[in-house]
This record gives sequence, structure tokens and C-alpha cells, in this order.
Amino acid sequence: MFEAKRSLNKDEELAAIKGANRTRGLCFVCPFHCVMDYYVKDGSLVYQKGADDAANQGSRCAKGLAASQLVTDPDRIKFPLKRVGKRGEGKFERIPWDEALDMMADKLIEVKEEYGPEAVLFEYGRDPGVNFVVHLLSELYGTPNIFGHTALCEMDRRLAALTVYGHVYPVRDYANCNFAMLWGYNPLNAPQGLYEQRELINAVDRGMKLVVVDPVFSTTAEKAQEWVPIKPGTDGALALAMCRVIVEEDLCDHDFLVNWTSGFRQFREHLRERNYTPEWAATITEVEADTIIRLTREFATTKPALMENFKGLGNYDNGLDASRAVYILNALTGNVDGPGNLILKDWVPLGPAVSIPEEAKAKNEKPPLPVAMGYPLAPDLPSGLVPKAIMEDDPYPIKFWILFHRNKAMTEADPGAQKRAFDAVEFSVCFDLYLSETALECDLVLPAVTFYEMAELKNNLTLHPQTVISQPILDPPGECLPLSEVCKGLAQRLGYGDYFQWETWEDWATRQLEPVGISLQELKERGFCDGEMRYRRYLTDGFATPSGLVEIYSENFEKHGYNPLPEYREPKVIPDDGYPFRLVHQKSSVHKQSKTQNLPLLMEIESENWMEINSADARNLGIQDGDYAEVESPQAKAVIKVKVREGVRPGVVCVRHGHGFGHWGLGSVAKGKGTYINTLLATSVNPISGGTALCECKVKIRRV
Ligand SMILES: Nc1nc2c(c(=O)[nH]1)N[C@H]1C(S)=C(S)[C@@H](COP(=O)(O)OP(=O)(O)OC[C@H]3O[C@@H](n4cnc5c(=O)[nH]c(N)nc54)[C@H](O)[C@@H]3O)O[C@H]1N2
Ligand SMILES: Nc1nc2c(c(=O)[nH]1)N[C@H]1C(S)=C(S)[C@@H](COP(=O)(O)OP(=O)(O)OC[C@H]3O[C@@H](n4cnc5c(=O)[nH]c(N)nc54)[C@H](O)[C@@H]3O)O[C@H]1N2
Ligand code: SF4
Ligand SMILES: [Mo]
Repeated sequence: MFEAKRSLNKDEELAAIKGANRTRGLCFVCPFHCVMDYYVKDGSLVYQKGADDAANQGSRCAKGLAASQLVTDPDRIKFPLKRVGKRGEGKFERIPWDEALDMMADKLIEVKEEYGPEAVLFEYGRDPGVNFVVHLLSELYGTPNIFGHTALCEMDRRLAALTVYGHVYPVRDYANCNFAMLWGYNPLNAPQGLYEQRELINAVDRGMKLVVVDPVFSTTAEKAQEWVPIKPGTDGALALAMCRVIVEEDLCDHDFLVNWTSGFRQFREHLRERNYTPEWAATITEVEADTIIRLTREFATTKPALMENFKGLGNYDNGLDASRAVYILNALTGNVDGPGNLILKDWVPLGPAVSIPEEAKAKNEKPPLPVAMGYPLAPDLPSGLVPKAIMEDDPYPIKFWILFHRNKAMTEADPGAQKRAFDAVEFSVCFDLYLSETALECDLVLPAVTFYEMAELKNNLTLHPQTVISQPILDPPGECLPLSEVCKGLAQRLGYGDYFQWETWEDWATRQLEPVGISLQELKERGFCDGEMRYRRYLTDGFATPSGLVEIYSENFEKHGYNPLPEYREPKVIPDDGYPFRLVHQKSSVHKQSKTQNLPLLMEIESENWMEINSADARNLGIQDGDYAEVESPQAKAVIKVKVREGVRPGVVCVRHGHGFGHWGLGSVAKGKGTYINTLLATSVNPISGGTALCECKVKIRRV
């Protein structure tokens, strides 16, 4: 059995040895907040470890540990900066906060008068403090346009889960599961919290069957009993054929279907009419029909079980329906929200940090951008379409663009279009730790704090409801400020100062905790607070879909003119003779997206990214392991290091995302290391979810 290696010392002993103060906090590097113990002495962080009694059981990953280098990174920006040179040129001048806030407030007033409040767009990559922005810019000032980065991330999965289950973010109960099939999901490489990795490995160890559907023999596939090396972009066909086998062989959970789902009959007819048979799917997916039938029977007869998918499906233009079909498989077999299933997790009722009376709230006259862009069901902003909005005033003018914790100029597909949008927009602000590529394009750059320097209360993504807390344990360098304080300064200038009143962060945190039932003092000491884990909440509450049922057939889709049942379409981009390979992506296991490449500890482990290619393909191209190759799409080309592997499907190449962000004005460690690949990608937006399909890309490869 896999056992976490625990610290030999008790927390208090450690603190005494180090002569340091221990504070409970969070790791904020990825969104799956592991609970931490931070030891601070004389204003410096001297030691950090995972909290023993939390779900991460004393552990922290390499990214989390190295994050302490964010604090002391000499490349951090420490003062507000105003652009004085051309965009992208990197010429800025230091200005006082008062001047930066005055500039922003004046611009906010001017834009509202001339174009309306909706002309202000705030985009964030991570959300510490974004609740203050919602209070200020949405509730008071009146823009409906405050959005995250979901379009680049799990937009299709999110809309699929909302449509089928009425839940925004299901999580996985491996501990009680006997059969798990993961589609385009690689948690042992790119974890969603260390507890998930541990639970998955423990479950496999206990005998849970793990099946991984992935064109690449991923880290998770390595631990699975079965790897299904599917042809990229064809998961929808596999999932629909599995649905059909369950229906035709009557492997359904009848009670669940009758009592808790809608649209089964229409779905059965649809599967028959479209002839979604295993044989049909075999020709598309290149997974044998016998394998499809066998895996379906195993899944449907092993209880409890779960089917889960993540970014690997949403990276294709047809990913939304593929994801829906995967979720319908759980519904057909009654594997929903019970022990060992996908859990429709319950949330902690955190209150607002700022209370604004209803009568003071602005009335948003214009619809939010996703609706105005023609994506009424999109759960977040179709962010790939922002350049069009800015450059063509379509659907309406966007004049003031704020980017927080978001490297928009680099992490989107077609970064050239993003840069043109920065040129076109009237005023732009970037709020970051570094002078990132996005910051270089902006008029104003604001120095942000790390999670070691700020307070935040959050709902964690654990199976049960859990409140977690980030406490400021270090003073920020220079004049770095959290978003809460920036909003306070702006609120005063915009005439909303009365609502943004607090002496210390404890004042607003206490307000937020009121509905939760734990005091701030206790939460500070414990670091987390668990709510009750309740399986099958639907038995009392129903599902949060329009019908209160699991929706196999979506009337909401029908109302908006979309097919109410999931269907299979070919992926948008198909490799051809000119571009014979399909380019897919994975995360780096020791880096987090584009934000850890300036940390020396991590760059020592992985200083450049690479492309994996099948050994037969490599032989044909005369490429050997460790060589560099040119990879070219219809959009652009790049040179990247190659790793030759058996475990990549022939015709597929797999690149790690995150490196090659070499243009940083300040980024001395990151600069020039690895290969940036997003220039190879064209923007492909899912017509319903608005998600960006990052793997709709064909390439040719040449030895250099
Ligand atoms: N270490 C680390 N961990 C992270 C992150 C990080 O940057 N670094 N990022 C976090 C974030 S923001 C996210 S969104 C999650 C993402 O978590 P994942 O979705 O697990 O991450 P990806 O690496 O994008 O992996 C997607 C998988 O899909 C596979 N794939 C590609 N095409 C197809 C296909 O057509 N069909 C199928 N079935 N599979 C396909 C890829 O080979 C890959 O193994 O990870 C989070 N965790
Ligand atoms: N080719 C390719 N592109 C991808 C992906 C892929 O797999 N392949 N993955 C996609 C996915 S899943 C996602 S989620 C997106 C992520 O894309 P983004 O949302 O743009 O996020 P990050 O890459 O994490 O970059 C965040 C920025 O935040 C800054 N930052 C770091 N810490 C802090 C902080 O504490 N405060 C503030 N204010 N700023 C901070 C960093 O310096 C960086 O400039 O990328 C997507 N892009
Ligand atoms: S898994 Fe994420 S939250 Fe946990 S330690 Fe690693 S980076 Fe931090
Ligand atoms: Mo993501």
C-alpha cells in the first residue's frame, strides 16, 4: 500500500527547532489548494511543509515547494509602472500608487460615459481577490464582463457537467471505486491536488481497475491496467458506441433511469438512427470493436464505477458532445454522486466580503459578452474571440481591458491576434508578479502579491465541502498590493468608498465566514474546516438542471437551436499529406502553466520542454532521441527538442506546454529556455461552449 512519507518531527517541535512561528496556509500555485504549514522567522520563510492532518497528508509537490522562490525573485515587479515606450518594447516608468489609481478611476469614468460600463473587460487566470472586483466593477460600476480563463481550460467539460448533471465541477471518489475510466485526463502528471494523486494510487493498489483513454501513454496510463490509445479527437465516437452497447445489452440501471433522468427513449432512438455501433466507432477511433464491447460490459457490471474526462477532450472542436457522452455513461449505469462515483460536490456557503444593498447595485443594461457574442450557454468568456470584439467593436466596444494573473498574450492560441488586440484597445492594465509578455503590451502594470503575502478564504475542491484560508505571513516587497486593497483605492475614487471599509483583512474575512459557522480565529489555527460529506444529495435536493433530473436530452440545448442529444462530428482539423501529424499537448509535471519558469529550483529539474514522437515516425524522419526538430503548422514553425517514445500513437506528437516564454522584460531565469508553441495554433472556438480547441492543429516535422 502506498503510504505518504510523514515528517518525523511534530509541527511544534519543528517550530521550536527552527525558532520560527508556524502559520497555517494554502498553496495557491494550482487551483487545488493543498493545506500548508509555513514557518517564518525574522520576516523570512524558513521552512514549509504540507499539513499532516489535511488531505494532502504532509506533502507538497515540487511546484508548491519551489513557489517560495517567487517571494524573493529579484525579477518581480515592485512598483506600479506606466508605459512610456512602444507596446511590447519594455519601456516603463515608475509611478506612485495614487497616480496609478487616479489614472484607472479617470478612465473608468470616461469609458462609462462614452461607451457604457460593459466596455470594461476584466480577465483573470486565478481568482485570489477577484470577489472584490465583482463587487466593485460588476455590482457597483455595472460591467457584466468579469471572466476567468475557462475557455482555455475546462470549458467543454464544465458545460457538459452543467448540462447533464447541473453541476459546475464534479470530483472523483476513487477511494470507494472499483472501475475508473479516465478520458483525456492525466492526474498523475498534472495533479488536481495531491490528495487526488494519493487516492488514485491507493485505489489502483487496492485493485480498482483503471483504464486510461489517451493517444499518449501518459503518466496515468503507466499506472493503469489498460491503456486505450485512441485516435485524437475521436472520443465522442467511442463514448457514444459504449452508450449504445449499454442500451442494446440492457446493462442500464433502470431505477435510476426512470426516477432520475430525462430523455432516455429519445437517446436510444438517436443511437439507433445514427448507427453508433462499436463497429462504426472502431473505424473512427481505431479502438477495436471487441475492446469497446468488453470495456463497456466491465464498466456497466462493476459497481461502483466512474467515467471522467478532462482537457484531452475539450482540446478538440467536437469535445463538448464527447464530454457529455462520457457523463451520460455514468447516468445510464446509475453511477452518479454515490460512493465510488463522480461526486457532485457540495460547497461551503462563504458570504460576501463586501455587502452592497440591492438598491445600490447597478443594472446591467447590455448582456454579458458571451451572450452578446452568440454563446448563450457558455459558462465563461469565449476568450479566443476577445481580439475580434476589441478590433471590430463586435458585439460591442471594449475599451478598457484589465488582465489579472493572466498571461493572455502567450497562453491563448494565435498570440498574434492577442497582440493586435492590445494595440487596438484604448487602455489596458496588467496586474502580475512579473513584467510578463502581457504586461509588456499594457499601458499600466501593477505589482501583485504572492499567496504568501495575502489573505484569502476559499472553497476547496475536495470531495466534501471545505473552507480553506490563506494568511499573509510575509510582507510584500516594494509596493506590491493585493487586489482587495486596489479595489478599495478605486472604490474611494469612484464614490463607492463607503462599502469598502475595513481596517484589516480580518474584518472582511470575519464577514465572509458568518454563514459558515466557524470563527476566523479557529480557522486561522486549523487552516481548514470540513463540512459534512453527503452522497446522493439529489435524493433530497434533485439535480440543479432545469428539469431537476440528469438530462440525457437537453431541452435547454434544443431551445437555443443546438442538438439536444450528443452527436459525433469529425474533429475540425484532419492531418493530411502536407501536415501529416497531429499536435497534442500535456502539462509539465514540475511546472505550472506559464508561471513557474523563472524559479531556479524547477528550472534545474526541467529547463526546457520537448516534443514526444513515436519511434517508427522518428525513424522515418531520421530523428533520434535528444535531437532538435522543426515543427511547422499552417500558422508558424518552431524548433523543439525531441524525445522518441514507443508510447505515443504513430501520427501524433505531444508537446509540453509552458516554456519558451523568452521575451520577459524581467525573467532572467526563464528567458530563452525551451520552445514556445502557441504561435502554431489557430483559434478554434467550440460553437456552443465557446471553449478554445488547442489540439485542432496539424503539423509537419523536419530534422534540423
Ligand atoms: N504539474 C502541473 N499540474 C497541473 C497543471 C500544470 O500546469 N502543471 N495545470 C493544471 C490545470 S490549469 C489543468 S486544466 C489541469 C489539466 O489536467 P489534464 O487535463 O489532465 O492535463 P493535460 O496535460 O492537458 O492532459 C490532457 C491529456 O489529454 C491527452 N489527450 C490529448 N488529445 C487527446 C484525445 O484526443 N483524446 C484523449 N482521450 N486524450 C487526449 C493528453 O495526451 C494528456 O495526457 O492540470 C492542472 N494541474
Ligand atoms: N499550448 C497550450 N496552451 C495552453 C495550455 C496547453 O496545455 N497548451 N493550457 C491551457 C490551460 S489549461 C490554462 S488553465 C491556461 C492558463 O493560462 P493563464 O490563465 O494565462 O495562466 P498562466 O499561464 O498560469 O499565467 C498566469 C500569469 O500569472 C502570473 N502570476 C503568477 N503568480 C501570480 C500571482 O500570485 N498574482 C498575480 N497577479 N499574477 C501571478 C504569471 O507571471 C503569469 O504571467 O493556459 C492554456 N494554454
Ligand atoms: S498540487 Fe498544486 S496546490 Fe498542491 S502543492 Fe502542488 S502546486 Fe501546490
Ligand atoms: Mo487549466
